[in-house]
Amino acid sequence: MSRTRILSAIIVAMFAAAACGGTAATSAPTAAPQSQAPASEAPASAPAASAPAASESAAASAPASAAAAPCAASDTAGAVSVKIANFAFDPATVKAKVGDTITWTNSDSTGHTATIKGNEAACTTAILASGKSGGISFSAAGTYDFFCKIHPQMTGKTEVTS
Ligand SMILES: [Cu+2]
Repeated sequence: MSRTRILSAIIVAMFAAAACGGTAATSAPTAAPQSQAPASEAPASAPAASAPAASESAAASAPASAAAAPCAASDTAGAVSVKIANFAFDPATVKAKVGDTITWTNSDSTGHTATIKGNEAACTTAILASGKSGGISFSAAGTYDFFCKIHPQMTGKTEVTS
């Protein structure tokens, strides 16, 4: 009998908590004044489990997208070559296959890079001194704009097909 009363008390408490947005049970005294300000957030945060889940997936997607960069610096001798001369890429449009490394060779006396727009950190050559080469490999099909970090007006694109 007392068990039934405890159960019904719990049920009543749950209803009360649900009516207050779910967090009221633990924070009723302090939440009462605050609940007016974030009132619009209360429905969203009521299923408390969704908040950590969302932040976990956000955290997980950050490293995942870094790992999923479709390109990477590569020292492998490239299947495709691009010359850098007179502050321009030659050819400016480069065709390659997934898995290929494109190698840029600097014929200018000035240093240049070849850097993939949008993946500047993962997908760039070093600053290539005169006569030096650097490569980037591609692991996914797509069109990738590239440029020189030192002279951003130098641009080109790679068309990578599978
Ligand atoms: Cu340059």
